[in-house]
Amino acid sequence: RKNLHLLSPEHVELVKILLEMGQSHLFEHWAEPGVDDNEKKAFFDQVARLNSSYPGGLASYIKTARGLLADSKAGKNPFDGFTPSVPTGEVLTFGDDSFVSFEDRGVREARKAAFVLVAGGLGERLGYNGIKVALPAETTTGTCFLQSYIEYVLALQEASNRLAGESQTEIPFVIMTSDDTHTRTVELLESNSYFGMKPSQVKLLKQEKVACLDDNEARLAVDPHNKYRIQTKPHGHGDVHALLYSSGLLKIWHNVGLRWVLFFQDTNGLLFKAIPASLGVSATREYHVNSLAVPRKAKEAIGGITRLTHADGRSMVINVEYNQLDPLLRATGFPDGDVNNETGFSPFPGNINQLILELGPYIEELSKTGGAIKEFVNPKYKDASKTSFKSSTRLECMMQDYPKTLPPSARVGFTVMDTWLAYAPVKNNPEDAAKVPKGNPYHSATSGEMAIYRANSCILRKAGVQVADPVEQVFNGQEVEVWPRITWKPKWGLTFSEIKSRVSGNCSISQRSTLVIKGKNVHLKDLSLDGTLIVNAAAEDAEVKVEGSVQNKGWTLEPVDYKDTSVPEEIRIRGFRINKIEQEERN
Ligand code: UGB
Repeated sequence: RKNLHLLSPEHVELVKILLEMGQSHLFEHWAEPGVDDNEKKAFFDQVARLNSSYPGGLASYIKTARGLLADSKAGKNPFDGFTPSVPTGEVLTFGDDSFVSFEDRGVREARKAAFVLVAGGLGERLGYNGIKVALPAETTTGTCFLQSYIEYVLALQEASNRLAGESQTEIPFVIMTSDDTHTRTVELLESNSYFGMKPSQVKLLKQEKVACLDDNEARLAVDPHNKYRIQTKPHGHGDVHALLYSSGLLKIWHNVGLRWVLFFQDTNGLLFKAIPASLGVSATREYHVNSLAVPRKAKEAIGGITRLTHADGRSMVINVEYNQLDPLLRATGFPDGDVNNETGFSPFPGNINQLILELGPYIEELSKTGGAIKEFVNPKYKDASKTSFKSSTRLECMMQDYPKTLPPSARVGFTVMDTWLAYAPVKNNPEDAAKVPKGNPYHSATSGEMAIYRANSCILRKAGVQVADPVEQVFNGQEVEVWPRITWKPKWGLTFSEIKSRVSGNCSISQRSTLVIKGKNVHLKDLSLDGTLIVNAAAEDAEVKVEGSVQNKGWTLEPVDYKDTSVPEEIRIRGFRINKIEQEERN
């Protein structure tokens, strides 16, 4: 009361909420009135921010937390009463007729889409000091993830507009950032002229952290470094839905006739190879929700996409984390749990967390929920009595849990693609990656880069080029397949049919080769490459024909140790550096 003079009417309301919700301890250690007034004001500003950035405000956050903490203490199974089954979806084979026609449909739809990159995570597991989107996806050209994503969106925009016979439509590109990533993301964009995109086309939405909880009563935790602050932690990528809703962007998009919103993660260098066909599937099958997926070995450590049907008739198609799927199956009449079927894979496809939502039904749903996503809590208890925590916890949410509130009539499906084509995230540091059991994916900077060369090599093979077999090499303790280092700009080859149309005759590429295609209208004909070839295009649309034999010493991969701090971090985390000995350039 003695501090009331510091408060605006809005702040008074907030204090009332805190006191009613059993949070008086937050004020216990405050200094006398007149002391630390600036800090006290900052406290109220923080509370106001925490209140306004959460759907339903702080009272709702505390109430939900109490419920979830009670369920967690009681050991309640979130899937109680649900029986799992395999949902319906589309399984694609790269390059066949149906794939090609889905890709064609997807490119046509792209001008009605908006792209949303969730990039608020710091990537603790990767341990990289910078933001992850600034990491090179591959070091042959040094293109970073953000540049690659933006160039793909621009290429899609151009191709989609061309098919529609116009040139004006701009595909909106949203990046969700957090306090951990925001400033550096802005700097990366600004210092690179937005990688060719118009600045007005890019929107950044910053997610706020949420209050930490000290006990089962959901008492908010005081920041250990400042008694006038509440301790906060990230709430998870599920925030993207509430942010998009409250930003007003969804309505704007709907009003200009957009139909799709695509969500994707920060470090998957392959993703856009899977986007055109998946978007084509969404449009053809009229999916309200389409999750991109890859074949998944039974018990493999990625979530499985599952239909859950409740005894009371409710039903949903949702990602079930791998550690929950096997016990759920065993408890519901499948004594063998999660096992491979005759295809050699689990019948439950593996979620790679790239979602395509149809905008109309999405807005309709968010108008009801405000974008709130079903949350969970994961407290680390001190002992089996589950009465106190080792450290404060908080509620979390995941973007793939969006379908949990949808009515059963919602059309929720999935699209399965080959892993080599669609999924190679960079999540693990070299040390942890080297410990991954043999045969399982490393998901490191090393494997992420090699996966790009492999996918490009396999695509060119399918297009008729003789690409040599890879060799096995070990970098940072990880055994990887090293294919020829082939890269191209998205505008050169967005879809399989486009790539095929740019290759003819008898082309061959040896294993030690590097091929960098920078131009758009580049045609490879009877090319025999053994070394390094860089194809530029002086003018944007200039046609370049690449023919004949190219032979030189080329570029080699030189091992480096990730512990060698004299080497830049983004290089040493992959365990090799490219030694550019000799190359030929064509224009
Ligand atoms: N992210 C945010 O934008 N904000 C946050 O608060 C947190 C993250 P991680 P995670 O691909 O195999 C996901 O940390 O969450 C962004 C799925 O949940 O890389 O452990 C962050 O910047 C899981 O089901 O992954 O696991 C990044 O772009 C599985 O699909 C993205 O969210 C797994 O990814 C993912 O964050 C996977």
